[in-house]
Amino acid sequence: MTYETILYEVADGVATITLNRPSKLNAFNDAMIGETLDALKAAARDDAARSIVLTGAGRAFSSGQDLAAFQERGEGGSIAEHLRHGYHRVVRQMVTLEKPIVGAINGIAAGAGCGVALAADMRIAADSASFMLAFSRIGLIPDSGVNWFLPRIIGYSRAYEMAVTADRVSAATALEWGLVNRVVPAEQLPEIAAAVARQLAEGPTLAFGLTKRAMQRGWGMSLDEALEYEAYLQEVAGRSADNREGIAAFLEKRPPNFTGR
Ligand code: LHQ
Repeated sequence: MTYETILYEVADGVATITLNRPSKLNAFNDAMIGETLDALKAAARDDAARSIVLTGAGRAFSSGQDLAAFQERGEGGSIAEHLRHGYHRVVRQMVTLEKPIVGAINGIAAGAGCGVALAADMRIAADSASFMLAFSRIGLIPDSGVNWFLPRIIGYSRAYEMAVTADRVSAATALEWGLVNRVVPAEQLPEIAAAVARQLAEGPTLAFGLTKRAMQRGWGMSLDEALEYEAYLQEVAGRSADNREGIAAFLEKRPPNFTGR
């Protein structure tokens, strides 16, 4: 598929989406928001894509909203409408897409760029990457799901401090706080993220998708509701070809050949 502001390719079971406005540190203009959403939907539909890598071209993951593009809209533009029509759809698509999304955080993730990074299921960061809630620098509150994701991932006080200081949080600190799963040398990030995503793509991806659903929906449930929902989803997983294959492979002492069905 050809896009203007992102790159999209599917290979070895992995769809890779690369935010591609490096001269603007991959700031999101309307086109990039729309194309990212479109690519996520394409990856959701495509059986050949069993996991997804989301990354940025150049030295940044994303610097968030393109402030020049937003300024051009003039005083009358509603931020709420912009969020609803753009970032909310991207973030919802990421969370409801039942395939694992690996954020390969190659550089700074600021503002809404941080929100998009947080909506990935796992984050692998380059040692040169950083996270910054740039919003308060321009008198805004965090958006794009940051207020929902970040306290859940790193705890309220650290999240609140990140919001009000807008300080850059280094990859090393992000690892210590559980904001990223791994930190790797910058030059090895594409290769390592691709290898992780390929390994996921060879796994029981139906179960991986249902796990994502159980955990994401579980945030808002009581224990009793979560147990019941888990049982329901396990019933679905238990009827899958991958479940039969996994048990057969174990008993036959051979590696499983999962198909995601
Ligand atoms: C940019 C941007 C950018 C445009 C770098 N826009 N050009 C939602 C709805 C509606 C309204 C508002 O917001 C939101 C949500 C949000 O995302 S709010 C937060 C928006 N983001 C920011 O406030 C971050 C702005 N960027 C920065 O603070 C810096 O660029 C960071 C700290 C990310 C990186 O700093 P440097 O490494 O020193 O790079 P730089 O500032 O020199 O940027 C390189 C170029 O990229 C430069 O362009 P130029 O033509 O001068 O080379 C910047 O203007 C451009 N750029 N971020 N968000």
